[in-house]
Parts: sequence; C-alpha cells; structure tokens
Amino acid sequence: MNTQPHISDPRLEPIAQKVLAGERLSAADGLALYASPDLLTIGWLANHVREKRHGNVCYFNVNRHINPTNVCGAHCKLCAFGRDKNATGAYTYSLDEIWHRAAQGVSEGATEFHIVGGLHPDLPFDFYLDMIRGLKQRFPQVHLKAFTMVEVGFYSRISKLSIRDTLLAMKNVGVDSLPGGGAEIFNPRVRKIICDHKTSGRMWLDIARTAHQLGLRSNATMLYGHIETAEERVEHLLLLRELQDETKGFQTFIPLAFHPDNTGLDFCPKPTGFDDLKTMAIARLLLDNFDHIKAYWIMLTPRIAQIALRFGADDIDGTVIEEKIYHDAGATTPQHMTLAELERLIRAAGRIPFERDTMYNAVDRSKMPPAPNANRTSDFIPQTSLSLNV
Ligand code: V47
Repeated sequence: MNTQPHISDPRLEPIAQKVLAGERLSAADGLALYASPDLLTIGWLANHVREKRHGNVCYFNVNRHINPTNVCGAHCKLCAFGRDKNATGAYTYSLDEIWHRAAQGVSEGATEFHIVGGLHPDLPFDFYLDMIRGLKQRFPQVHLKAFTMVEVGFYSRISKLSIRDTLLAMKNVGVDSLPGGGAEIFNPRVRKIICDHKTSGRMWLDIARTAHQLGLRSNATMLYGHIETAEERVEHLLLLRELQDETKGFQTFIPLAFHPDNTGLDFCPKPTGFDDLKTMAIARLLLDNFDHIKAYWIMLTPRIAQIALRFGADDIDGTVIEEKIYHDAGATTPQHMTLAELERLIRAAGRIPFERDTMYNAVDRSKMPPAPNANRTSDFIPQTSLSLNV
C-alpha cells in the first residue's frame, strides 16, 4: 500500500482524505485542485486511483485513423482541419481510396479503425453507411469506432431520421462503437465562441445517452486550453460523470490539449506541460466512474504522455497512422508510432504494456496473421488476465 504524500498545499488535505477513502469529489474539490500549484500531490493522488484500478498495466492498441473528408460546413474557430469544398487542400476519399487505406492499416496489424471526418454539405448519409458496410465486409475482424456525436447529429439532420434511427442504421451496417470527439467544452458561452454552429453540449450528451441505450459504447473528450475557465472544465467533467452514472456507456475519457496554429483562435498560447498533467490527474480524480483515462500521445507529445502514465492515465492510445486533425493545427509530434516504439515508451515509464482491442480485451497476436510492418519487440507476451499490483 502506498504511503501518504507530503502535501505542500493545505487546501488539498481534505481532498486527499476523500480520495484515500474512495469518496466522490465535488465541483468545489475540482476547483480547489485546479487552483492548487501542488502538481505532485495531485499527481500522486491520481496515480493512487489509477494503480488501484489498473495496477502497473498501460493499455495501447494498434489502430488506423481514417478521415474520409476534410470538407466541413461547420467552420469551427477551434479547427484547422475543416475546409470549404473548393478550398486548397480540400479532399474527399472515394470508397476505393478508403478500402486502400484500411487494407494498409490491416497489413500493419490494426485491430481498430478510428473514423471521423468533416460535415460535408453534399455527401448523403448513404455514403457513410456504404463505407461502414464495405469496411465490415472486407475487414470483419477490425473494430469500427466511427463518427462523433456531432457527426451523428449532422447525419440525423441530412437523413431526416431521428437520432435513434440514425444510430441504429449505423449499428446495423457495422459501427461497433463511437469515438469521443466533438465534446469540446459543453458550456454554451464557450461553444458560441469556439464552435458556434456545432451540436450543442446538451445535444452531444443526449446523443451519447441514446447511443449507450442502443448498446453502443463510446468515449468522451474535453478540449482544454483555449478560452474556457476552470469552472467550465469542472462543469464539463461532472456532466460526463452524471451521464456515466446513468448509462455506464463511456469507456475512456481523453483530455485534448488545444493546438492553436492555423485556427481562428491562434491568439491562444500553446498548452503547457503543467496544465496537461494537472488536467489528466484531475480527470482521473473527478471521473470516478470511468474505467480508463487516455494520454493521447499525438496531442500531448510522447514525452508528456509517458509522464502522464504516472499522473492518472492508464492508456496511451495507439499506433494511429496518418493523424490529420492535430497536424493541421501545428502539432509537431510524429503522425504514427510503431508497436515497438509504443512499448518502449511504456516500459521506460515503468509500466507493463498491454495490447488491447477497442473493448479492452487482450490481443493475442499469435492467433493473428503476422503484421509485417508492426515491428514488435520480442519479449512482450500478451496476457489474458491481469494481476493488479496495488
Ligand atoms: O473533436 C480539433 C479536437 C477532436 C483541434 O475516442 C482539436 O479514442 C486540439 O476526438 N487542437 C478529434 N484539438 C480527436 C478525438 C480523439 C482523439 C483520440 C482518440 C479518441 C477516442 C478521440 O480533436 C475534435 C476536437 O475536439 N480538435 N481541432 C485543435 N486545433
């Protein structure tokens, strides 16, 4: 059992008592954590919770991002990825191009396709259904984590189907779960500035609720480090916690640090490592009903993501391959990592790499065709059950 940390900020004493007793933290506790400069105590507490749940294990997966189009009518100020139809750099993949990218992903050992894109003004809902159906037919073994709540809301509008029927149509053709994007900050004041024409925060939560009711699990995100206040971050996290109490449908929470380059918010300073680690830890402490907290290395940088594995995160995302959304916004991280590189990062943080599928089942590569480009390290033996080191 871990011993207590030295707490240099006395405001954290009562919060530490609650965390160690397994009690739920309040909004006021969340604000006190944000107000405190005592990052090491906050991190220690988050690590305590993280190790109680997951021991020394760090999850990762081998995945492939596919962004079918960057054409988008939403014009969110926060985004550097979306383009008008005729703008320089606008693209929309044909279905054949999508099959090709997916086949590349499979040859690299992907167990998941992470599919999100712009809100294209002309593509019909059937295009997306054909894409999912075609991917499922060609690659039935690969989990399809597709379309944010914002895309679901948009498809419902263009298809004139209810949210429920839109989700059912997606599920029927092969969508297995939904990614967590588009949540940004739920508060309407912030949304009006950073993503005025996007699905409201309330609607995002309603769509997630409906997805969960239909048996589709999803992730959740929070985009931080732009114009939002600490109160608005805490409110966002507690709204997610409230919905999770109701549906238990969220798998993983992913804090996303805002990258300002090439966006309509380029006056915002770049995220700091201090804020990244603090936000990761506070998420772990407030979201007591989420199983997993992910340090998305693409956005955090591999260095900060690795440290985050000791500040509450138990998952580091995947090999990714061809990330566009952050790189259009000036991210300087690589666009993909090999399995061996990911495992090295995890081991160097003193954690045990655990290759998972999207649903956090162990992946046993000895039962899969070899992935020629995966470049595994030789000593990693996938496990089917975990022994927790608490
Ligand atoms: O929804 C857009 C964010 C999200 C910028 O579910 C930006 O496993 C920073 O949701 N700076 C997409 N962020 C990424 C996402 C995600 C990533 C990894 C894993 C999962 C998952 C989900 O990226 C968008 C938006 O919130 N974003 N522009 C930007 N300039």
